[in-house]
Amino acid sequence: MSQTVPVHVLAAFGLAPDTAIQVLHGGHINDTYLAGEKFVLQRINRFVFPHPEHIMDNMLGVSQFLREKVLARGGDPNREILQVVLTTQGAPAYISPEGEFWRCTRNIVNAASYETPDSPQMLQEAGRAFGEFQAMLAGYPAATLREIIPNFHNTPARMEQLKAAVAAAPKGRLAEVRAELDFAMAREERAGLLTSLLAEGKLPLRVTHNDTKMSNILFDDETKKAVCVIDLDTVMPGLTAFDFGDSIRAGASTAAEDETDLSKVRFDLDLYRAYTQGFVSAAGAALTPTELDTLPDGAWAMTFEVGVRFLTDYLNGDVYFRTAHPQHNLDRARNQFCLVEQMERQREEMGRIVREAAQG
Ligand code: GN1
Ligand code: MG
Repeated sequence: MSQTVPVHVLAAFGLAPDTAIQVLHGGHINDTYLAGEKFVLQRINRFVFPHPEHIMDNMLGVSQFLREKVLARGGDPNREILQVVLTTQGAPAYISPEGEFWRCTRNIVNAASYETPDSPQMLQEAGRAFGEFQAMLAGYPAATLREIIPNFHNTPARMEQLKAAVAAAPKGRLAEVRAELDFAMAREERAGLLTSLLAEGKLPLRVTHNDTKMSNILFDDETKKAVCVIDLDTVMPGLTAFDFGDSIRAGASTAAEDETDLSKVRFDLDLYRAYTQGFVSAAGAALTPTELDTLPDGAWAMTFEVGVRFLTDYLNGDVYFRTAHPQHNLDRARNQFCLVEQMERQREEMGRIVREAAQG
């Protein structure tokens, strides 16, 4: 990733050529920079997002809709909602002469994102924020949303991508991942649970965030309250269980997603309980009994699925996720599968915790 933002990009958003630039780490996909104190610039990954203009359509629509909701409840939309900054020409993004796609959003000051929670209270806050996000979007005209990445959380489709990667993989990498591959293949049937329930009409399609990891929430520096949900790139129709589940995979683990010492990677039921209480208290009233029942399956599915995706990318030669070293995607896959195994053992308890939270 380049450490600078070209001056013509700054100029496109009306920023001076000497604006201080700071690289923001965290995401695996786009390059993100803080420009001065007020703006965040992002270079969108065009391999992952072949139609970034569709992301901007979604972002503008969703943020406008959310602004009104926040205003109606007496909140501060400038702090609680991610805001797109238009170019000096009034466009939602700037396409550079080299074909790079740049967008700008307002930076939310005195707030920060966290890879892992500082405390169970913080995770409960994250649950409340994502639960509220989904509840606020309940009335959004889903048909107007662009499908940014088709089959994004279609776990069976992700299994097919893994198989295709296996068929094309160099022998060396294939031999290295034998155990992980066996692990994934043994769970193929279970991977289809949620998509089958959706196809059978037993789960409703909602407007969801689809990338609800902890680090996609900004917390107020002082109060430690969740102030704003960020990264609206994958807001699309989806299942409640996806949003709940992706948060659990990232938030209820005691270690980072790429921790290689697996003895440190523990699925923590207290963290799980905290998130569940926050999420269910904010979104729960609108959820159907089947949605509530399958929340734990969402945690399993999102953890398993991203493990499959990391493994696939490893076999494909690391073309999708940003990696810092050659084993990085494999490390991530092993880490996620370690959590999957623990969730399988605790499925019953996970269900009990959801029922308790739903009873208030
Ligand atoms: C990617 O946008 P970012 O880097 O936070 C990925 C998610 C994965 C996540 C794993 C568009 O998220 O689906 O869960 O990495 N986003 C996309 O950390 O593929
Ligand atoms: Mg994302």
